[in-house]
Amino acid sequence: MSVSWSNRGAVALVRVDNPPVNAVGQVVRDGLLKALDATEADDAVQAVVLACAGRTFIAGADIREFDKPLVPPMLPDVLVRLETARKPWVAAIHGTALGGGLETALACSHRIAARDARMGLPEVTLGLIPGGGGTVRLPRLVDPAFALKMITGGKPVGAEQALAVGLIDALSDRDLLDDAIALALRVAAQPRPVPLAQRAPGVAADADALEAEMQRIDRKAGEQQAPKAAVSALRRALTLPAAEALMAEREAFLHLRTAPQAKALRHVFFAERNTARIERIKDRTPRPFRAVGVIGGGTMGAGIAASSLLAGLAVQMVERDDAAAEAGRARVLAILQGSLSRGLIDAEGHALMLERFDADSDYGALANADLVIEAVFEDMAVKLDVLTRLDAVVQPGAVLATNTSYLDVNALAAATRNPTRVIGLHFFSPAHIMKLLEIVVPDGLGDDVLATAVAFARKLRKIPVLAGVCDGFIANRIMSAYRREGDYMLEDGAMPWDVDAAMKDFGFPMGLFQMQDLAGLGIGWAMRKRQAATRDPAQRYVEIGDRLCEAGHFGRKTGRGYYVYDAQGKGSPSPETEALILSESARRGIARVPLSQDEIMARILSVMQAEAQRILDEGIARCAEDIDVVMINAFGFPRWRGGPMFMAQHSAG
Ligand code: 3H9
Repeated sequence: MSVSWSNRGAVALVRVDNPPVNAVGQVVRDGLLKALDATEADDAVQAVVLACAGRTFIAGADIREFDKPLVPPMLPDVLVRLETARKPWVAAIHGTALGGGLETALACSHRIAARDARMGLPEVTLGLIPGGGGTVRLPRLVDPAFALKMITGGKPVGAEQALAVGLIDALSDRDLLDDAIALALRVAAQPRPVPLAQRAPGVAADADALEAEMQRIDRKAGEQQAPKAAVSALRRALTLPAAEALMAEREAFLHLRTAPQAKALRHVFFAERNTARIERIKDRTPRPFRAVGVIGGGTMGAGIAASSLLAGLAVQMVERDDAAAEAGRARVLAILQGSLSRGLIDAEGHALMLERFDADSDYGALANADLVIEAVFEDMAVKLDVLTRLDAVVQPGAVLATNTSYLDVNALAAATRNPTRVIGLHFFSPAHIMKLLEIVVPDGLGDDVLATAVAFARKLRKIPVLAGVCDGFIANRIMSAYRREGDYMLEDGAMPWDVDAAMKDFGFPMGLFQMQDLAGLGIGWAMRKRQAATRDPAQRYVEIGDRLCEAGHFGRKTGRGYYVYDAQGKGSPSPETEALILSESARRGIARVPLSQDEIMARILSVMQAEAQRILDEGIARCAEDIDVVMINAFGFPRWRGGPMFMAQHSAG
């Protein structure tokens, strides 16, 4: 039974039990109504505690219902009943009270939460606004500026902050249920607070700042509908009587629910959770991976080490000499210090991480490692050397991983004594922040090694996506294809800033050429020089990037690249680059034709989608959804557009 109730003296305990996350689906909504009827009718009951079984309080509406017709009772109606119940209801929150879950708690007369509980309204991340009264009740309970942040930002807040702003009435450090029952007994004897939806609109402490913030969010949203709709809903909540604002909220929610952007975001929500559901390893037990080795202490190695430490693992870093090991150690410590300063870890956790970390120049230090990841220079000979050395020192059961972004993982595995334990783990920079982990699967890989890699990714709270062996795997292979198209467009009639503006307007955080300037143009140049001998002479080759490097313009770090940078690092169109591009077009005999933003994006998308389809056809990616997850999480493809494959299938705008 999804909702049950029983009496504990004068308090009725209503329990929602709807695994995995107690989503407030139709059965739960119906159950809540029945519980309301029963507790209202029972004279022995003076107050009610609403609690949830399992790992969390109600984590929201059931997202799976959003593609289906509406089936009553509807949540807003249930919550009006709940809010106007004759007896006080105390929400006992543990885990995460999200979306419709927090809205249910807001309809209760009181709220108590476990100290580690989190509360939020993440609807915007699904292309929605709260549809169960959240936009109306929340700003009548807390300062509207705080409500705006929760409703438009989608990020949950911790219980301590919730208490500080008045979102909850009490914190529980002991048994949540006992504390909630005690609170229920206390409030049963007191006058009831006025239900939130019967109160006057909330008033912001700083109305001007709130207005400015609403305008900023509205502007920043660009083509995204949900944040704009959230701002409008809050405006209504602050000006209209609650009943009217509630009706308007419901209407806006229902409109967004079936709109393409919400469909796209639902697709991404489920796609991201599907990547780790891998038939091949369904019954496989991962090998242990408590002790991680990282070879290389550069930006990538340090990021991988920090990511592992932050996940509670022990890390032994190995560099080529003591000075490099010390530099690597310093990079890792700086990342951990940053996490401490930002409050992401506490002093105790930080101290434990320092204890679990060491950097050395002796491969012998890796004798007991369970999983070793090499993150050395992207060069076949260098990586082969590292893997053969590792092969000689690590224990037979240890997994060996390469963080290559392009190289042939089959060839790397073949160089070791036991290729079944060699796998590709392609992190994205900065590795302690980026959520994506491409798991590159060479031929003959052991299933338990694959299971270990997936479990490791999850431990690091990353999204694992399987990729087959090919040049660049999924992410970089697609990026190389549309980067090439970007180069063609420079010769055909666009400037780098035209391409970048089109991509930013589309929703990418930055354009192709800004990204290359930021990463540095040198690595790509070196790779092109290496590939020069084997390049297909029939393939169109654009020399603009090479010319920039020959002139010593390697991007932001040298002050010049596609853009020119001032002392603060702010880039602006470079007349020198423009002259170079015009002369290259002329040299090739290309009559330049200006490209509109739409034309630029159409060309980028069509190349991206064509390469993605080839990757799918060749079996490099498991499914189209995985490719969308990669493009969103590796390169910032706008999540609300669902990814290139989703767009190809749905032509969603
Ligand atoms: C809403 O509430 C609208 C209302 O305002 C208006 C209503 C009228 N529904 O993430 P996990 C599944 S909008 C259905 O791996 P975690 C998920 O697919 C909603 N299913 O676990 C997965 O299934 P499977 C607002 C859901 O511990 C399993 O649960 N709420 C839902 O890492 C475990 O999920 C949200 O946006 C759902 N709402 O994280 C919350 N949520 O095992 C979305 C999860 O088959 N959820 N599933 O792959 C989350 O943020 C995380 O799931 C949560 C747990 C933090 C709860």
